[in-house]
Amino acid sequence: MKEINVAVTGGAGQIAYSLLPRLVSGETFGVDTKVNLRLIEIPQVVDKLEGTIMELIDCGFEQTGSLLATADIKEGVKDAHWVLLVGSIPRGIVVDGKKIEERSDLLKINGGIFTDQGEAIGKLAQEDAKILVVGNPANTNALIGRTKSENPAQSWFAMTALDANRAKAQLAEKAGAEISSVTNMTVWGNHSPTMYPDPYNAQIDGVSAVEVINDLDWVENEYLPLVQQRGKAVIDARGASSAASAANAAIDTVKAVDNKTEEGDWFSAAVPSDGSYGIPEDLIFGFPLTSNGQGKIDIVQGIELNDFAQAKIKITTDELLSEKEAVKDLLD
Ligand code: NAX
Repeated sequence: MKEINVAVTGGAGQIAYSLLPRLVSGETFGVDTKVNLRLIEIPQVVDKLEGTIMELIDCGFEQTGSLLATADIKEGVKDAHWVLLVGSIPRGIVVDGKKIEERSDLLKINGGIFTDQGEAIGKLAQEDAKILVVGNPANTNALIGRTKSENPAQSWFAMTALDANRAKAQLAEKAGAEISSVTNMTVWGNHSPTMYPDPYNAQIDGVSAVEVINDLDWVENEYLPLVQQRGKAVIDARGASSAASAANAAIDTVKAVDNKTEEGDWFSAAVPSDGSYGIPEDLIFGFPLTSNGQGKIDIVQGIELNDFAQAKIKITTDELLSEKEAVKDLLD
């Protein structure tokens, strides 16, 4: 059996609880790969991980390798092939006597975490490590982490696959089609309510979803808010934020990166912009991507963006630029 090392921050959180068994069961990295899992938590919580580890042992998967719990990011990411940065500080938490409500404060607090994590990953993880940021604000956290890693050979991603899966599901439901018939979904931009899930270039059985649905008013006025606000709708209904679907999307992203993309299709994740589609270089931006299955990820070129799309993409680009401005002290 091959062996890989996978590090996960936020190991005691609710997404991790759905995620971890699926990382070590053969489902994500293949049945012929043993997964050595390093769970990283803040010191106040790290002891709880012993219980999680007991449960993982009790699952009895033959692909489960060594299991480690640590509050030391350096120990956690050492020699990691994949790092899943799930942990972050949620809005509403009290830090130094102040309730964190403003997005700019949230950006700074989480930015501080991703500074240390980025440095450790750059120095200690594998030279070709892949890093997926799930913890919010995911794109800007990834920007900070990648900048501080000072290791361009490693590949950073921020997760937009949950948005893409939600976007596909809504199209399928509206069209009365099977979810598997919806392909070529892109979530452009930020993982935030400004994201642009692209119904024009998404396809249902190979035809533009907008043509299949044939209801422009729904597409332009109802569809976008449905996808953009889906996270909030889940919170309202469940009393907690998406966890099983977020874990599933993280697994989808790892598999999409590690395996060759099906001919003609693409997948959605945020990666450092290379200037494609006029997006400022290095912003961590949601693009349509393909993988050759050997570690090479390309931004799909030549996708047509109509005026509607361009207006939406400008909004999400501007938001990412303002987030970058808010954390500029952390990017030096
Ligand atoms: P939880 O609050 O259940 O768990 C987060 C865990 O992270 C906690 O156990 C906390 O102790 C830990 N943590 C905090 N700082 C840490 C650090 N410096 N090192 C290691 N661990 C640390 O949140 P959960 O529901 O699991 O969500 C995790 C993150 O995913 C949140 O930021 C959330 O906003 C984000 N999400 C991102 C999504 C995406 O599509 N990109 C969708 C789902 C989710 O909302």
